[in-house]
Amino acid sequence: MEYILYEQKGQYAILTINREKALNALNSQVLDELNETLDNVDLKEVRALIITGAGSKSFVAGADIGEMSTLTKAEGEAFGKKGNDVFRKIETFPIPVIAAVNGFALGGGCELSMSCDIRICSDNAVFGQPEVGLGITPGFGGTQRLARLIGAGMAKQMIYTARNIKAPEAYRIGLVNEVYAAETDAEGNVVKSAGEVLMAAAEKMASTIAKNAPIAVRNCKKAIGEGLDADMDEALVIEEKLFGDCFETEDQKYGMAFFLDKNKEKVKEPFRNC
Ligand code: DAK
Repeated sequence: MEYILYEQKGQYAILTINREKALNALNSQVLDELNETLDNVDLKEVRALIITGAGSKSFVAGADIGEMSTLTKAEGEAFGKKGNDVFRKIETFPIPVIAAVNGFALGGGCELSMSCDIRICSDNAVFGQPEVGLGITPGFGGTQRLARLIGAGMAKQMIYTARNIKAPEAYRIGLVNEVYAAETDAEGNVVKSAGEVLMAAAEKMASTIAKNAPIAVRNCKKAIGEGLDADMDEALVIEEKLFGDCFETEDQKYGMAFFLDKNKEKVKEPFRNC
């Protein structure tokens, strides 16, 4: 792999888009490698995935404008499909995916973050859909996911104006769940950069998720994802089915028995993912 780093840390893993010289812009090779890396995640072990960008300046500064500039209509559609397929794979990935946004998340970068379950960012993060300024529409799901996440009115404003927004505004409109600043000592010296604080928070969140019953967590992701695409009656049926499925797991039996056991000395064992 030239452009993707992948590190498994026990029950969670970190996937880094590593094309720092081009601010981690997504060319076809990055998309192919991203796709292959996702296919190789050990889902028996890994219970949460973090996606981030290499360096402190950029998460992903968009699709590769150089590569896109000469595309024909057919090639443009093929490129869009490649991106859409891999982003959809992330959106429907069996385990939760956290986007740790460490800088620019523009165009395809903003879209990549939106295909993840949860977005958190450093205080230097910048989000935007600048495509109309380049003569194109957002092509990796931006018109659809942004409207679903922050509402059609705010999404239309961001997309039509092509205006970038900074981390505090992204937080205010609900595009990110949390913003992290650098840690400083009493004299104001930086002890930990914003990127380091962000990654520590992302890893803490991933390991917290990993401690919960994995099949239940996966079923929650499925219920929320599939439910959002359905009307309420259908959505509740989806939830009922996934809720029912949990009762065939050992983790459910153990989790409830542990709660009901009045022995104060007992120590909770890890969920076994079965
Ligand atoms: N593509 C290719 N290279 C990029 C890039 C990008 N999106 N963004 C940055 N780079 C490269 C720069 O060309 C530069 O390369 P060198 O000149 O050093 O070789 C290097 O990264 C550093 O960038 P800058 O020198 O520009 O750094 P600055 O700090 O001055 O500026 C910036 C940072 C993020 C403000 C600026 O680089 C910038 O504006 N970048 C472009 C951001 C952008 O417009 N992103 C959206 C791209 S459009 C579709 C499929 C997909 C899409 C649409 C349709 N279909 C098929 C329908 C998606 C579209 C997009 O994502």
